[in-house]
Amino acid sequence: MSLLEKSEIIKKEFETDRAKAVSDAKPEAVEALRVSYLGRKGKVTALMEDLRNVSKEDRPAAGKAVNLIRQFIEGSIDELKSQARSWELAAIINREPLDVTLPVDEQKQVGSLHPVSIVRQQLIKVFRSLGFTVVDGPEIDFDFFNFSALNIPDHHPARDMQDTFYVDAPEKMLLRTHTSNIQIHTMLNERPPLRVIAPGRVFRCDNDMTHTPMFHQIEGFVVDENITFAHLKGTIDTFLKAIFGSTLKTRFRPSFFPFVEPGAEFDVECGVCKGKGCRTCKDTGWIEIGGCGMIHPNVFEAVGYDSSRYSGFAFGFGMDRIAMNRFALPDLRQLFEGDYEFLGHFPVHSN
Ligand code: FA5
Repeated sequence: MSLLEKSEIIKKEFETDRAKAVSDAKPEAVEALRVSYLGRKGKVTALMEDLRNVSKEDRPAAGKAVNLIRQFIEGSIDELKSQARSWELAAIINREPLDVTLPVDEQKQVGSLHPVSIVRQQLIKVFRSLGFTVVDGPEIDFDFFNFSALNIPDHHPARDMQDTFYVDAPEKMLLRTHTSNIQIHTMLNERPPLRVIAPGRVFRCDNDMTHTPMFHQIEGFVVDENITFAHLKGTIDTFLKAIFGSTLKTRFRPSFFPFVEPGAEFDVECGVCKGKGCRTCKDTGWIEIGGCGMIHPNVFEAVGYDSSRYSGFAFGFGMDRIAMNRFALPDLRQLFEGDYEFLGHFPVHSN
């Protein structure tokens, strides 16, 4: 029998065997079919070996025919393999019928609060207990609220302290660089006495171990008659103790912000190295938490308050820095990488 005749017979046999495998509808039947035709001792493999015995003249035509058969069988088996997956699924569904009335599985993964949310909730609780109300404000704002009304006119060098993302808009708009814009919105809408906090997102073109381009601040301010720096210091001390406990060291340093006079910054002992000095605190032993001071008369003027009658203090600090220190995180950026494994471990009541 010639090789061409043999090929034809094998093709017919394959078609019969394939129909059988389809009616079996089992992945094992497909595998058995593959082995009996394409396996080491399979019919197609034997056919290929027979090619060696064909004369030189007849070999090209015979080779072509055998190859066509092989391709046909390989293609059919590939098709059957993908069908086999749906047979398998159908078998599972038949074996284990779905009962939609059964109770759901016990939930294995439960959500948890983000470390910054934990800190935010705790801060709001502390400040509410001191009589502060919570307000909100725009993250995209006019230059006026973020800078000019805060005694930072155009071309003032202090603008360079906060690398700003500007927004393409007909009027000068930007992503707020700090929550201090809320001071202006609130003072324009309300009259003293004021005792307000405003937590929210802010944005700066910044990125290293203690700086991220989006971060969270909480602004606070008090405006009334006879408000002094002692009120400011007492408030900051109270909240730092409430958040960090009374054993962690904290300090005040004189500093400059155009919207306060005098101004200060406050630091806490680095939570990673406990004040010894490390990469996170740049070997200083301290992490800067925020700025504060007595509201500048020019700010009162911008919102139409009488600065000879009213005085006030304001502060603004980084909630992410607090979270970083509270949970001893070496790198602030970890908070925003969206790693559930990492974010799921922070205890809500750790203080
Ligand atoms: C301000 O933003 C002032 N508005 C604070 C203020 C309010 C002063 C009211 C006086 C009166 P400063 O740029 O220093 O100040 O930022 C305040 C805090 O935000 C910093 O101490 C730090 O804790 C945090 N912070 C600043 N930049 C970043 C950043 N890129 N990533 C994370 N936290 C930051």
